[in-house]
Amino acid sequence: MVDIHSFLTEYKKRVDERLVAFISALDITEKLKESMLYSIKAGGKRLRPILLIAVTEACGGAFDKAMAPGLSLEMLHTYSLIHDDLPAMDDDDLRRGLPTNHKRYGEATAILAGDALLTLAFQCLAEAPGLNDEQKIALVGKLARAAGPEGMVGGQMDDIDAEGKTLDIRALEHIHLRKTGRLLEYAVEAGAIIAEADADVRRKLAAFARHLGIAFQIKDDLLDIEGEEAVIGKRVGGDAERHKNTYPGLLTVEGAKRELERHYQSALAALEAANVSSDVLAALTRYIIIRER
Ligand code: GRG
Repeated sequence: MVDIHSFLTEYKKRVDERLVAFISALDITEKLKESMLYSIKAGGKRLRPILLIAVTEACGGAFDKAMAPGLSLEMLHTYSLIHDDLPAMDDDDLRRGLPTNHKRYGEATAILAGDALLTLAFQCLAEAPGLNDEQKIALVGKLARAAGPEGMVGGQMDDIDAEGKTLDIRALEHIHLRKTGRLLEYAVEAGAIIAEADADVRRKLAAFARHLGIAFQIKDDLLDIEGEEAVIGKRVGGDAERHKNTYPGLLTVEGAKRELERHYQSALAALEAANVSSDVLAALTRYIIIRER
């Protein structure tokens, strides 16, 4: 049996150390570095880099080759959170248990810290040690697609536009597949590319990632209703206040929990079919649906 909490603690520690070292070593304006490090050090779960590394290892690839792509993904994710919290977007005061970046450093610096983390993510990926040029080009292109207008940014745009309107479940899923799902799908695909997994394994892992992404978002919506602010590190109840479309809002809490279970089971079935070393990935999937933050 995998002890997922020990696994997460150990891998998070390694990711945290390398992230802080990477940014601290940059020869850049102090204020910008401080504001980038503030959000990086605020302590997220590091689920995306850990998933990327775990998939690499499940497909027989090396931890060391996955580290830089994992760091790159966490930098990009942190940029999205900094920008999402800005007054022009969600206007949040609290993130990862601390005042949001713009509350601490002001809006201009927060925007630039986000921009810096977004661009640094691609620098880090393009210079990743141990990967060949073909792998790097594939990863850079796929990360851009996952994060850009066809992915997270497009999903965020539609999510903002949908506030106050009632969507059906298909439209909601279309938003979340891009806003939250694409980066998680990228994490899985990147791990498979780094480990040079064959096309059939990659296809089956893609199905796993899709269900995992939706499950992650449903759980996120449920935590916004049932979670504890002190544990989550951000305000709860914000979705309802902003009249956001959520899974519990459309399906009721019980309905959302059933949908969560359905995607969890489908994710496990796809993982089983991929025929990789799946114990850690199955445990990670379970963690994602039972997490309290
Ligand atoms: C600003 C372009 C742009 C996009 C923002 C990611 C995002 C899109 C918005 C964040 C709002 C939100 C609550 C999204 C739902 C899922 C999500 C990404 C939650 C945060 O990710 P976690 O739980 O956070 O992995 P930590 O802090 O642990 O890294």
